Amino acid sequence: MKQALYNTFVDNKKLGKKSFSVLIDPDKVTPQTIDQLISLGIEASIDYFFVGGSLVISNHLDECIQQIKANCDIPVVLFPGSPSQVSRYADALLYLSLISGRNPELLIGQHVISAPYVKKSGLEIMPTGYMVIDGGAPTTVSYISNASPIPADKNEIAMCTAMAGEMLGMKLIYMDAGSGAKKPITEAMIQTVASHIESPLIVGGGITTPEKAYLNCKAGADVIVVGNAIEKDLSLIKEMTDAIRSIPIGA
Ligand code: 1GP
Repeated sequence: MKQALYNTFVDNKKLGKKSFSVLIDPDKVTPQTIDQLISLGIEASIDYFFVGGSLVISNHLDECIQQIKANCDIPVVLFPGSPSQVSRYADALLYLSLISGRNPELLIGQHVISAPYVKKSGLEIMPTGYMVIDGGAPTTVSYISNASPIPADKNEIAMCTAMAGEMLGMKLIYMDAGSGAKKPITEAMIQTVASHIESPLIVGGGITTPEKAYLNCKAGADVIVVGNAIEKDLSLIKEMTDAIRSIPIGA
């Protein structure tokens, strides 16, 4: 199986180099907005575009990714809300298992149904333990997943969940308070999880300021994902990247 892009996650983690990813929800962008995101992404030298959403209503996922790929070298990683959100034009797929929930469909059921299709896509597959953390109010992901999020103050539950996911063979852990979360994940929880796993740790959901992105990285996040706040203010792409890059490599 391909793992070129995954190796960049691992190499960056070994170096202590923190990364920034802009999340694009195909429902919320036009070709013009994508152009802007590409220009600003190149200028800030972001690390990844994640593409996907819990609920993708439009069917222009392929076009959205093709436009990015035709205009820049920033890797595109699929962050799918369902098996229908697979595009062979991306570089890799976060193959998410919702390990914080107890909904068998999202732990393994949908994977079984879509396995031949996903394999045929030729995408680099990145097995990811996906953990939804309570972000203070129901989010699309918490509603659609029909699974309880991990309570925001239960750091040990998050830690044990991540450890179990890693020992089950998941190569990445993604802690998500959900898109537009009122309360992003606490540094205390990130620190507890990060200090008990070796896999690269992705953190997102409700991060709205460069300071928060910086503090999340200091607490142990390896990759920060921001969607909503950037949709409202594109200048945050550069500000967030600069804040994350201000952490010396290896610190
Ligand atoms: C959601 O982690 C992502 O799944 C990003 O969340 O849109 O709140 O930045 P935001």
